Amino acid sequence: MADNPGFDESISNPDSSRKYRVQSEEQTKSQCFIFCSHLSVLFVFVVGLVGGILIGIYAYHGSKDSTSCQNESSQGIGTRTGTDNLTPTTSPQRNIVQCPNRNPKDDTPYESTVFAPLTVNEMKMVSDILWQGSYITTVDRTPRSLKETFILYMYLLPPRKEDAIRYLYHNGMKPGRYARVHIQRGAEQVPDIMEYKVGPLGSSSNATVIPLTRPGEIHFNSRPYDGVEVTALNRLLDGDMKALESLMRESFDDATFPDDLFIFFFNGPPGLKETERETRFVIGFKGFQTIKDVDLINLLPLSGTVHNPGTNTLDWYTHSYYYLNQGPYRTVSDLIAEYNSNTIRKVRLPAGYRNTLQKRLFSERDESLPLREYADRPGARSYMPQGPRFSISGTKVKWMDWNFHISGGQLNGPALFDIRFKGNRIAYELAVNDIALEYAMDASAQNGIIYMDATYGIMGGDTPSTIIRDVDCPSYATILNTSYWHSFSQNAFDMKSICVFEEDGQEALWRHFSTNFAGGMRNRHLVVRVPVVIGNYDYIFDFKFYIDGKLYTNAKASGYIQASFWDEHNPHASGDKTRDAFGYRVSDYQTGPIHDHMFGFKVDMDVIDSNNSFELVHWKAGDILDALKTQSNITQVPPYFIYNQTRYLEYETMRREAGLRLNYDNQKLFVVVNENMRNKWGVKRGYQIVPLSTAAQSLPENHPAMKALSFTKYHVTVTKRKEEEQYLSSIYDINRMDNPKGYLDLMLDNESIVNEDVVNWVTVGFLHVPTSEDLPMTVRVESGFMLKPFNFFDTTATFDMPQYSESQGNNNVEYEPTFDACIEPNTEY
Ligand SMILES: [Cu+2]
Repeated sequence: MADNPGFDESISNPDSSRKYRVQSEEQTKSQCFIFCSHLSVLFVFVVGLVGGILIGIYAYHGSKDSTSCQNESSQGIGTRTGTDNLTPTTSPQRNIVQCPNRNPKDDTPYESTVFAPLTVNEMKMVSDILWQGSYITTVDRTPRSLKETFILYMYLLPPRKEDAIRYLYHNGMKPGRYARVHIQRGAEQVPDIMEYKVGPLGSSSNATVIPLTRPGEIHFNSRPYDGVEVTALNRLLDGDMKALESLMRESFDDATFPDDLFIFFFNGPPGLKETERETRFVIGFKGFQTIKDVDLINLLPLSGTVHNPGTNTLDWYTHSYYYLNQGPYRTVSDLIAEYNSNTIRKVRLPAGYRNTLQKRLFSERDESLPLREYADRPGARSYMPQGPRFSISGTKVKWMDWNFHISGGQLNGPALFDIRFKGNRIAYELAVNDIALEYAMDASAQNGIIYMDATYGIMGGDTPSTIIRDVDCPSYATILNTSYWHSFSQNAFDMKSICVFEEDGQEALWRHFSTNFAGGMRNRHLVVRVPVVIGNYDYIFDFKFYIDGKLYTNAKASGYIQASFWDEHNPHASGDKTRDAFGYRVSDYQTGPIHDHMFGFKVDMDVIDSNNSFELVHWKAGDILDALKTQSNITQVPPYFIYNQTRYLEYETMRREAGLRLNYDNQKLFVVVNENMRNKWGVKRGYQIVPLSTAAQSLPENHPAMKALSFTKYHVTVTKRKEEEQYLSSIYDINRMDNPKGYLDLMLDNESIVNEDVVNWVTVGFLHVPTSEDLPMTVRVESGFMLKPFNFFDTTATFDMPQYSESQGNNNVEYEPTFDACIEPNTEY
């Protein structure tokens, strides 16, 4: 068999139950159908049609007692490659083999690799070190009061890049592992938040605790919300709610507190200044009635504000109550008096309404609807016929000449480090950094909501990020645990947060067909998938590695929207009251307000090494002469141009740090190049950044959030890399928007980015105008970006893989390795 060195037809399978259909070249060639005359094509078509009908009849009648899937190898072509010395097991119920369940993950502990997320043991070690050094003071290490000093968050502090590169590429010393820890210091005379670097981990005896901030630098009131504060807020509101009992019974279907209402949902931000803490809350039904969940699609028109700065909860009080957007009422008594005087508009939910909530909320099959035809059959499935083609050591992953490390932390989310393809570094770091959401709605306490999700924790902030079995990932996926610090219990926990698997793209990566040649390659990806939950919303991050060197990063949103109460007599709504200035009515008592989801990524490209430049390739249109003049001193249009106008390219090396936006009227390609590395054709080797975004920042520059959220203004921002510019936002800035301190615009200080270590901050996202289909569940709105080889290789980079290739007249016949169908054993979750 020509050009097929890895294939060995003489291999016989040790297990006779597996029939490998190995055929000679002659047999194989005799089955070719694409190279003959048009007549033979027609003949094949007719034979195929008849055969298809016969197979269809057989399949229909045979399906009742069939015990196995249709076997793709029954096409009967090709050979298999390699051996596997495993003896497949046979399922007792079905006469079909299980796929070889070779675990791609070895026993290498996470701690032995430099970029691995902190483990539970390491987090406990950090906690012990801080406890012993009196950095934390909580009684029995469980905080109950804001006057205590305890650990808010902790996660891996990645090594300095130069140390990591020296270790990974130049036999340098292995960098130690360190934790970055946020401590809420309520016990201090002037309470604040401090951050520390703790490590090296591994042996507590030589670990040090190094402050990363100065005392008082991070104001106590600009901290994220935590379980202790939320508990105190809930307790404070209890009294008010009991006082409102008759209003609630009358308005909200005889609801009583605390049994029928659960949520006081606390909306950000708590003020513009870091010294302020004015927490706006809205009340909502407990959708699951007995279960606590943040559904936010059963919000009620009752809201208020808690004045809650500092640590002394006795000084806190409620104010600015609103009922059906009427107010503000200074106290709950004022609201009751106004309500009882019958001078305000009232709402009456119908009797029995609360009993319908769970049904509306829960995402299960509606049994009142007929099942779709064949929906009682299982859907299509993928499998790995001869076991995984990837391996995982610690958190280091290898697949098809890709190599990378999985990392990340509870605040900023998942990250990959040292991404190499075919031995070349492509990126040093590819990391989720933050998610910005800006809401607009006509609702008291809910308008102008801004969330920066890193403040709440993207991967295990308040809720563990846990893979849902057989939903998030295929059954054969390898699950990786990561850990998170739970501030409320001051303890570390594992979560099954990441899955890794090879995916069958079920499509051509490339193809070509002619009467003399047919070739192609089936697309497959290695996927690293991280589903997370942040309050009401769920996000799914995908990193997809392609065989040809592309890397696709994608974020999808699902879960519950944040709705607001639909008021059927809303004086600000349109005539039929089905929409207002901010969105549509989406259910019986909710509207879906407009908002954005903007995902900010750090993309530290290293095209071969860290000396990179950033090129803009402009797509222009204009006169022929203008086009030619960009490259030479030509004065006359050569005669062979048939039009006066043309499109052309103009190449620009970006000299200084800048933020860039996509513009469909003025298109340009964003390319990171290595000036010193050329491909076989003399062209600078590069990688293109292709944002696949449907949105750019739509808020005006003078909006109060736009400084803190400056990363949302650009699709790609290019800066010179600095160790201290680790993230594109600060987790405190949402709570100090008038004077943010860690936002992306601060990094744009006009430094040279030619032949430098440059970082590309990529922001993609979407506007979300909820419609009725978003209830109860938002179905995958998504956005992402591609990193794509751009003159990086000398040719299409897939020809070191088995291809599909047939051509008439010579012996070029090649196929992917053949296989027998098998069933995947269920992964233990
Ligand atoms: Cu949304």
